[in-house]
Amino acid sequence: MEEIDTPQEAAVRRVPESRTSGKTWYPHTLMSDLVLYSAHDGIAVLTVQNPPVNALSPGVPEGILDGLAKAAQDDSIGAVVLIGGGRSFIAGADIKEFGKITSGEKKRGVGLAPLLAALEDSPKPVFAAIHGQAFGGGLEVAMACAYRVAVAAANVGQPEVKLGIIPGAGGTQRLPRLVGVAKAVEMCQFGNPVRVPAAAQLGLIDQVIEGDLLQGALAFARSVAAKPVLRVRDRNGKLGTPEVHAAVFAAARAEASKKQRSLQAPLAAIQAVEAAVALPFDQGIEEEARLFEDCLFSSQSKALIHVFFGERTVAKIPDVPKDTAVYAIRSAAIIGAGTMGGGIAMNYANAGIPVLLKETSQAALDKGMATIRKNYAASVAKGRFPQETMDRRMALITPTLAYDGFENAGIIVEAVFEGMALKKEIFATLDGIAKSDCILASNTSTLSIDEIASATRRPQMVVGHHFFSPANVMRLLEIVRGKATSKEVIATSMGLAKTLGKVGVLVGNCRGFVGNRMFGPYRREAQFLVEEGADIEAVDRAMYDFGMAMGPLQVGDLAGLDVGWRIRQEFKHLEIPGVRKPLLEDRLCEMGRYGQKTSAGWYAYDENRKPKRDPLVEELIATVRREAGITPRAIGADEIRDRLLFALVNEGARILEEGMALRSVDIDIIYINGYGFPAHRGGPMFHADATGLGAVYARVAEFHRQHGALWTPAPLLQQLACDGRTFAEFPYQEKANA
Ligand code: 3H9
Repeated sequence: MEEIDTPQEAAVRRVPESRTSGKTWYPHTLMSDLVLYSAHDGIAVLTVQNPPVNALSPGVPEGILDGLAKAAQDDSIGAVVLIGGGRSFIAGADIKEFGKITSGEKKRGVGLAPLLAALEDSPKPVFAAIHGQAFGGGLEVAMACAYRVAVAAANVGQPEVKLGIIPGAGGTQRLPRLVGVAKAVEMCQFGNPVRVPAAAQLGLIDQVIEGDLLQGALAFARSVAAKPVLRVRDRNGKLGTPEVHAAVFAAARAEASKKQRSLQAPLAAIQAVEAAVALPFDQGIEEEARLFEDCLFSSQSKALIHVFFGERTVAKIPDVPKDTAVYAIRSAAIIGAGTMGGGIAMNYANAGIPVLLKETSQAALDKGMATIRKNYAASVAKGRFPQETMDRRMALITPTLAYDGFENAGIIVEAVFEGMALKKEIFATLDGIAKSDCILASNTSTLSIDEIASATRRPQMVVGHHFFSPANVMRLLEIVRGKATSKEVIATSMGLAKTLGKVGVLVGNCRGFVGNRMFGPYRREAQFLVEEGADIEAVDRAMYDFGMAMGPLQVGDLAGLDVGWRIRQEFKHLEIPGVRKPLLEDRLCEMGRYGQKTSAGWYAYDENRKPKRDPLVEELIATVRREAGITPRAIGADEIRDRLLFALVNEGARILEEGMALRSVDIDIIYINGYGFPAHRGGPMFHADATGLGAVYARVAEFHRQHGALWTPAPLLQQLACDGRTFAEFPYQEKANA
């Protein structure tokens, strides 16, 4: 067999052992490059082979269609099993194709309809055999089959809304017919996966297979193939009427307005399921197609698809190849049990990694452990996980006042407050304790990793792991590369981020790294706007309306105004005389108003942390304006939004040009996962590209004329605007060599 290399033979070799159980050998025919055909004692098996996730790329639907036609013509065949090779059934439509449709490169409208019709009307019943994922178009294909069987570990779902679209191949019409209206609305509106045992209970899966999937599917097919099949499109028993389900749709819309603020796709998904209830099947399909296309051509969908690929792109580091050796991290130690240290410890415990948590006083340690316990208990109370999970996680965290045990840790994370002298002292101590292959990470949010590393004799093992508050919740992890950080440490950190459930983004070592460096100008402008006359609430409202999770002043109160105050003191020597600096937050801190933690900052907070205006702050603003000689003026939401967003973008352009971020999408992913930037806007750099860099540059230049040096346009922004290009196209060199 080794010498023969006809396509058919090659295809046989590509069928994984597990699909054939290694027991019986069946000859396979290649229907297309992407779908294999084999006959198994009267049952045709179509195996999709489109790694890594068997997306429905061009050629896959055609291959399945060919297979169905071949099975239909073969009298010895009584049924067809459709199965995925590799790690999943079918993870959905090929998302890369959507961009080709919206750009006009590819014809719109054909979709999967011919395939679905052929599956549904096949004279030989088709059985979808599911492992891994049946997502999006994958589940839609499965629902057009006569039966669905699956292994218990598989997931099914309609995640399209996460890409800003809705199911476009009958999902919103067939799903309610199988699982009922309320569940279908939930699945299409939120897009979360459903595990197979639950899906079986809902009626979406006909049989859960134990053991080998293909053998189980073949056995099931043999047991039912002769029975008459009721097509899913004809099963109306669970549909009810619009009146019966009016409350379900109303509740879903109310939930969307709260949890999916400003998003188009969830509302479209609800409307499409509503059409399933109100209209005959074919008209429902037409309504779904119309809504699908509206969403596909929306700016939200383009942004969300950019984010989908962006989250995967950030894992790719040009000079750290995929096969770079990594250190095994079996245990961790954390210095500092404050808000950050405690949250970081929870991440490790959640991932099953035992962790030592060190403090300098028993009181601080007790407080830190109590906070962790309280956070876990809140999750148990909300039903996120059972008490045993909490107990197991708590048991993985060992509080300590000493360095005992640190010598065994695979990674040590320093999470003490922002002070270079203290950090260097700690790293010098760690250098004497940690094993030679232990990663030494600092959770600093602004300080130089190189300077911290200089306190050790192993700067190659030192890296920044900048978590975001609350560290047990926020997905972002900035991984800061010092000039000596080894590739192995970077590769391990990127993998570790995944293990901890984070999105790791590699950034360069500059003050504030990427996220906080950009956040500085953003929050600076928020304060300037207030000094110049804007209302505090108007500033926050403008950004909330843009889609930010919170306005910039509220974020300051949440994070703690004292953090920035401390940092400004640390960097006082870098202040440039004569350059305008914000006045208000230092003054708030001097009044002891650190934000939510002191129940007072920009706002006053009640016991439920609800912000309200505070006359004391208004008085302070009036005083500061008077002292600075500012005559307040009316400032509209447009100016607030542009000043804040373009402050981000202008700094982002400098970061990009300096190479502190690898690509503009890395900045976008940082802002979406760490700073509450709305994913449906694609991130600040994507938003700037979508706005047009010419327009962005013109506005920045206008602010420069009005407000002086702080608004000097970044050279890269100016250049790209002149060239009519985008941030996404930069750097040209790398793209050209890719
Ligand atoms: C849809 O189906 C619309 C329908 O209604 C039909 C309308 C007509 N397409 O995530 P990973 C790539 S919309 C193209 O790292 P994991 C991914 O970019 C679709 N590419 O692996 C990555 O590439 P690279 C609905 C895709 O194991 C590689 O595969 N379906 C697609 O952590 C590995 O991915 C979805 O939204 C795709 N559909 O997770 C499912 N999926 O290696 C989206 C993945 O070059 N996919 N890639 O970076 C997922 O949720 C996860 O990828 C999955 C695997 C859970 C499947």
